[in-house]
Amino acid sequence: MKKQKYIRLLLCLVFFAKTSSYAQVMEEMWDKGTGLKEHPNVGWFKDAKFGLFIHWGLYSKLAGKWNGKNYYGSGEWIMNQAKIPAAEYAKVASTFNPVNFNADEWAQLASDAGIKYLVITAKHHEGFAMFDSKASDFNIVKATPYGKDPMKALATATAKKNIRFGFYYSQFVDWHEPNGGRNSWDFDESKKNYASYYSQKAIPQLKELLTNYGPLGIVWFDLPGGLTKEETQKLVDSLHALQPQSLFSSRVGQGLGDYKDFGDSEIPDAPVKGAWESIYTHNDSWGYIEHDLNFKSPAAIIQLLAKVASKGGNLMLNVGPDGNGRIPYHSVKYLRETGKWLKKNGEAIYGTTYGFIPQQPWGVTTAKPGKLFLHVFSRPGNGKLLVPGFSNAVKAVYALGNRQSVSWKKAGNDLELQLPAFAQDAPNTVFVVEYTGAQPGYDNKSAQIVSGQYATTVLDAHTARLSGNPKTKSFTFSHYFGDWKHETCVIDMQQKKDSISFQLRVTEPGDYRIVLEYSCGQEGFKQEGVIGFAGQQYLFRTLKTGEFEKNTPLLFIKHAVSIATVQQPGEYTLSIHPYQDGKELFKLRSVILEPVK
Ligand code: FHN
Repeated sequence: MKKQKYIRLLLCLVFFAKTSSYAQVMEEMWDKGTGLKEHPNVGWFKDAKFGLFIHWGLYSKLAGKWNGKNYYGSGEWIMNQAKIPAAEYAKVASTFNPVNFNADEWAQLASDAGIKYLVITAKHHEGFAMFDSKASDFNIVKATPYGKDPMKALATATAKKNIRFGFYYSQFVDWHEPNGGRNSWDFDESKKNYASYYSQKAIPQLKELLTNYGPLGIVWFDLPGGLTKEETQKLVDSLHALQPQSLFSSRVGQGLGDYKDFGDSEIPDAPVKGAWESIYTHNDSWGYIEHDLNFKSPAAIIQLLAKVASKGGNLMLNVGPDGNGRIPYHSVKYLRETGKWLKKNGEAIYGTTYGFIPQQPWGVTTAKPGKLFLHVFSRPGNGKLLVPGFSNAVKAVYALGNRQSVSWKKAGNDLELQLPAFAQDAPNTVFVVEYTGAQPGYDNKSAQIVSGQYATTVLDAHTARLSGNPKTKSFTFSHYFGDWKHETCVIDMQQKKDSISFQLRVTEPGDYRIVLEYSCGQEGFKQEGVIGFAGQQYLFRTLKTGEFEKNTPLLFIKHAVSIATVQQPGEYTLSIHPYQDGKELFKLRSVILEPVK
């Protein structure tokens, strides 16, 4: 079965190599499978929560430009995007001289940022080894004027700062090698001997990495291919024999990873148990691009970290140093800002598990035995913060920053905090609830709070109850190139009987604007739908946004369709269904409720 899957995959690869798009196969290559038995050394990884990913190679020198043309999206794919012949690309090495690289500075930055592990590209798809390799002369020591091994220095520098060190290694895709995966602009894919590539280059280099750089926290394999399950198992065993304590990412393939990596820039909708990681770029590219300055702000990083932790995972955030060895100014600055927040609030991130209270209009939660951490992104206008579904007895409530106690009251399973004043634009203010008793379970479909105290309540598609045909589906697409996005939508609402609903708890009566956030193609547009809420029905007609394609943005509109008046606080159901039988109404991403002021 697996073998058939790989043959299918390889055929797809040849096809997509020809059409210069790998978008379709990428999702299959993001192997998320792990072994049945948990790796005995996975504990540190689960607790670490914040990792630094570094993409650094010859592409960093090119900086998103080739022959006077600017490239956008994943900068490390420039060789593929511009279809640069391998021999010509190899010449870039003679100009690669990262004299500003300073391993101690990088390790210091990681430490200041609160990073617990660092993974750097030892060899990316371009095939160039950023380390001293006997297996291939196409490496930084032999082929560049720099002539030194930066990985040695980095292994030492990170160890000094107690940061676990790991290597990214592109085990199958190698555009430099005639027998490596996926360069079909130079080499005929059908004539390739992957086994020879593995035995001559990939396996010897992986062995070098696991032998010459001290203990590795992680070997971050990327994009499996060309090996059967048995062959992958053999590879894994031979490498684990060198360092049994080292963890292998799930992209080693065939379900043989030690922990799970989600797709690029992907967070699961609901908490996931076990060891896993979300990986994100800081700007729009993994590798350095001079003209890509679209960096996530410190507030965005801090909230992203909390969101990933609230689902139980680690965030590994990427930076792309330039060809001189400098980490971009904005990455340095914003990572240090993140570190300042973590210094005060790290207890609510490191060593936590997913929060048992699902996302609220005010933010998210993380947990430790006997403690629930409330990550408040939006302060309620009146300072009264409701934690619904909190059945345990409360011992104490306090602000994490200054340990000052916070007054609270409990009514049934409602815990209400009276928050102190704090800056409205603070990205994440953390409060701690200490409680007794066993940790409650997580209920993704619990009623969602709607209150005039927040600018909006967003009802995400994945929290909808479905009746009839509708399903939830995650759509993966990119904007520029390889800057993947993932959106979970409700799809397949075609007939009157196909309805979805959200359970709401309106704590304040009033007028609420209903905004539907959806994507709608040619087929679905101008169809009517009905919203039922608080005893009333509201009609709307769909607007066209665009079709779904993997290599273009999936466009969503925030379509304000009605105002609903809620007379009494209480539990309500908000439902949506097509007005009459027809085509798919839309791909619904969320329903947004905005109090009308
Ligand atoms: O193709 C690579 C890409 O360049 C980058 O290294 C990412 C990081 O997860 N992995 C692959 C795509 O998923």
